[in-house]
Amino acid sequence: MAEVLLIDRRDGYHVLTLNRPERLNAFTEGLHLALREALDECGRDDNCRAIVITGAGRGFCAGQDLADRDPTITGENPDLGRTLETFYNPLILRLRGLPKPVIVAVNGVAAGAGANIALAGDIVIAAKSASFIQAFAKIALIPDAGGTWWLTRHLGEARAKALAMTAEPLSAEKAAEWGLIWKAVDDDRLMAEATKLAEHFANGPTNAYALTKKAIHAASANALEAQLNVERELQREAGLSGDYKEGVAAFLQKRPANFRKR
Ligand code: LHQ
Repeated sequence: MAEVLLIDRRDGYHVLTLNRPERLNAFTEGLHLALREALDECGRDDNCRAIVITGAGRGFCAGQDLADRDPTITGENPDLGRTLETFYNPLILRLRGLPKPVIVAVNGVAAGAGANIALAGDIVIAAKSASFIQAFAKIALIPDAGGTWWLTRHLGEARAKALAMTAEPLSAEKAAEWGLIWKAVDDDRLMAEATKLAEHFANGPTNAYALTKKAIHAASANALEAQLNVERELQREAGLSGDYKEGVAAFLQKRPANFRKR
């Protein structure tokens, strides 16, 4: 049986490919477990300083594999709250909490939880032919995997509600124009752009990136004064690092910083 998740361990970063192309990389428990293990591995591995997540075939991810929990076969409605608690919510928190940059390269349609898992990345780059679909309403569900949070935070209520309630596809270019993702690129440039960024991060100040993620995540919940306090504490930590010393030395000596030597 083909592996549901491909892991390409490169110099400084890993590329994870969701690999159920015949089902547009829809999530099963097996895929959840494999992705969880791969993210934890990257978290532990000092040589993994960034992650790229993409999909095999023509889609990025169609969300939950609906055949995996078909209520018309079992006769019973599954407890979806439990599924979220066991699989999706921990995945979203893992992606957000990973102390390394997570780049999502959206190669094709991203639907349902697949769209929202993509949006959990730190930097989301999409192929121009890709689209984001909050498909949930079509099966009488609500957006999950952080969907109500990302859409409302990034786009505001008007667009969040319209996308969620119509389940209309949002093109990659529109998603970039609206500020939902970082950028849309020509399809044949997608992986080159994503891996170029991963290489850049792999040679960058990993801990400063982790602290930046923390600070920006905290900003959503904080008033200005509280956020200034967060910045003070995290900057103190950043300023005590060897990377900061190296960055300043490199600047003054007019040479590229070597953040990998620590
Ligand atoms: C699929 C799927 C799929 C199985 C395409 N499952 N086979 C969380 C907690 C727990 C449970 C419930 O859900 C959640 C969160 C969710 O994610 S709910 C939302 C689940 N996702 C969807 O509702 C999206 C369903 N898929 C679609 O609407 C379409 O496939 C899209 C718009 C993504 C793509 O359309 P097309 O490009 O026309 O492709 P297709 O529909 O022909 O799909 C290709 C194949 O993939 C097809 O199989 P087949 O054997 O006919 O070739 C589909 O049945 C299969 N597939 N999504 N989620």
